[in-house]
Amino acid sequence: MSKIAILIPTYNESSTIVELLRKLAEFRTSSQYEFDVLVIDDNSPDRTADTVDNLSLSWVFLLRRPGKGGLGAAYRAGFAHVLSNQSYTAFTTMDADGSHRVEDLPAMFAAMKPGRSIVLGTRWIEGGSVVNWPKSRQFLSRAGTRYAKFALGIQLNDLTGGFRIYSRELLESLKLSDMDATGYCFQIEMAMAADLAGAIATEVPITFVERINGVSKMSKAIVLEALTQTTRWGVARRLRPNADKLHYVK
Ligand SMILES: Nc1nc2c(ncn2[C@@H]2O[C@H](COP(=O)(O)OP(=O)(O)OP(=O)(O)O)[C@@H](O)[C@H]2O)c(=O)[nH]1
Ligand SMILES: [Mg+2]
Repeated sequence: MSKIAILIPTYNESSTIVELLRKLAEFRTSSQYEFDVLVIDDNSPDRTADTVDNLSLSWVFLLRRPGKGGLGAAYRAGFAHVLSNQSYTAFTTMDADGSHRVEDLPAMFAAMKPGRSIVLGTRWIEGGSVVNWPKSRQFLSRAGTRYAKFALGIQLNDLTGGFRIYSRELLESLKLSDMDATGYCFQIEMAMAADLAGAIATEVPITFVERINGVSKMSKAIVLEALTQTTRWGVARRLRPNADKLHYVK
C-alpha cells in the first residue's frame, strides 16, 4: 500500500501544532490519499512533543531529538526515519506554524510525478500569495530566491520555501547525510540537490500565511548562513560542476 509521510519539524510550537493536526485529521477523512505525520521535535522547552503525544493520534508519530539542532538537521533525521518504512512513497515537508495551509495539499498531492520528482509549493508565481507578511519579509524572501536562482542557475521561483513533496526515488538518490545546511538554507540545498539529480520539478501556487501564534526562529545568523552557503555552492557549481554532482547524488 503506498502512503505519503508528512514531516513537520517543531521547536516551541505547542500553540500551533494542535490546530494543524486538527486540520490534517479533517483532511485525512475526506482525502483519497493516505498519509501519516512525523513530528520532529528538538526537545522544545514548551513541551511540544508531550502536547503531540497527549493527542494520541494513531497516524501521528514523534521523533524526539535531544536539543535544538536547526531545521536542516531535524529534516535529515526525519527523512532517515521515514525512508526506512517502505510503505511511504512520497515525503511532504511543512511548517508547524500554520504558514503552510492544509487547503493547498490536494493540489500539491495531485502534482506528484513518478520517478525522481519534487513538488514545490510556490509563493512567487501566478496564483501564489502571502498573507500578513510585512513588506520587509516579502522582500527578504523574494531577494533570497532571486539571488539563489542567479548563483545556482536554477530556474525555480521559490527556493527558500519549505512546503514541498519529494518522491522516494529522489530522496534515495541523494547523499542526505553529506549535506551541510543547518538552517533554512537546507531548502536551497535540497532544491539544488534535486536539480543535480535530474528530478522533474513541478511548481504549485500556494498561499503562505504569516504565523499568528508562537515565535519565529528566523534570525540574522540564519540569513547570513543562507547567503554565504549559497555563494559557496554557486562558485563550486561553476568551477567544479561534476564534483558537485558527485557530492550530492549517489
Ligand atoms: N525540530 C526543529 N524545528 C525547527 C527548528 N527551527 C525551526 N523549526 C521549525 O521549522 C518551521 C519553520 O520555522 P519558523 O520559525 O516558522 O520560521 P519561518 O517560517 O521562516 O519564520 P516566520 O515566518 O517568522 O514564522 C517551524 O515549524 C519551526 O518550529 C529547529 O532547530 N529544530
Ligand atoms: Mg514560519
